[in-house]
Amino acid sequence: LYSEKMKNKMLAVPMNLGANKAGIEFGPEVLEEYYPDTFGEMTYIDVEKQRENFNEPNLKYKNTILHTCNKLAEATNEAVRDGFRPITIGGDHSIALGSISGVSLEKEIGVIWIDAHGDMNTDESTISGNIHGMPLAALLGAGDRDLVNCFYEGAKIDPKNVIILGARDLDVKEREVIEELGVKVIHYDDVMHKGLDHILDEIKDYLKIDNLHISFDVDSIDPEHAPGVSTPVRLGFSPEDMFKTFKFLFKNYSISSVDIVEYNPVNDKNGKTMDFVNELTEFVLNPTV
Ligand code: Z70
Ligand code: MN
Ligand code: MN
Ligand code: MN
Repeated sequence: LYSEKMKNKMLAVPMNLGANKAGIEFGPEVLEEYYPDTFGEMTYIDVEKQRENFNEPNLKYKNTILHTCNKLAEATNEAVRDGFRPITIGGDHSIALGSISGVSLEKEIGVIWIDAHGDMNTDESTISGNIHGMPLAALLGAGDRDLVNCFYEGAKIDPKNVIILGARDLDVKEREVIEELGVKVIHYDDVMHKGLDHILDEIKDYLKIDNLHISFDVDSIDPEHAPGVSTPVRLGFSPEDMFKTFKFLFKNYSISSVDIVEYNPVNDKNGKTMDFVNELTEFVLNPTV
């Protein structure tokens, strides 16, 4: 069952508004240019600029982000209904609000959020006002009502089915939101102290759900190996550890859908982030466990 081969549906969302930083919007086209065999079949979700409300400095570009996430949700929802596994290539991490909302309407899913950050801010806790720091909270029903009600009303996932893996840069007030909602965080510190094998056992014991969505932020990787992100944070996973983690996830869960986000070609060095993202995507498209 778990290693079952599924048809993939590749979606690309060239958006940077959630990060409010230039460069991430070029991710999909750069990947497609250098690795047409992996990324040549992507369906692009256009980012149509909407009229923004500048009285909401804590929700920068909310209307355009929501419009884009709704379109993406329609696409992932249709893919799941047609028996495909949607793979969404970002773009900044706010797009996970769309990809996950589309899938969760069809099936109950858990989420593993692999990230240096928690993305658990609300419009009240945020310092930056950048929505890519908020999607996981919104999916759990916390924060701005319009974000929470993306695609359909209410929370999309249950905190007991969620793990944040590899966090090493959480905001102080964001920690309070995490605590209030009761989301399990496996900090990168824990990975260093306990070792990856122990951590993977811990994930297996904690996440008791069949269908799992992987939301992978490239900044979870050590910037020595993946400098091409919008906000590098020191330390982090090696590429080898991440391949091991993905193998483990595909072996132990039915992977409903995957996001690969925050690749920023402008900050890359010698294409090493691009090469890594390509290899990881190749694995996701044709997993061998
Ligand atoms: C910070 C915020 C973030 C990614 C940065 C950072 C959030 N907690 N997420 N880069 N991928 O602005 O809310
Ligand atoms: Mn439209
Ligand atoms: Mn993120
Ligand atoms: Mn991040």
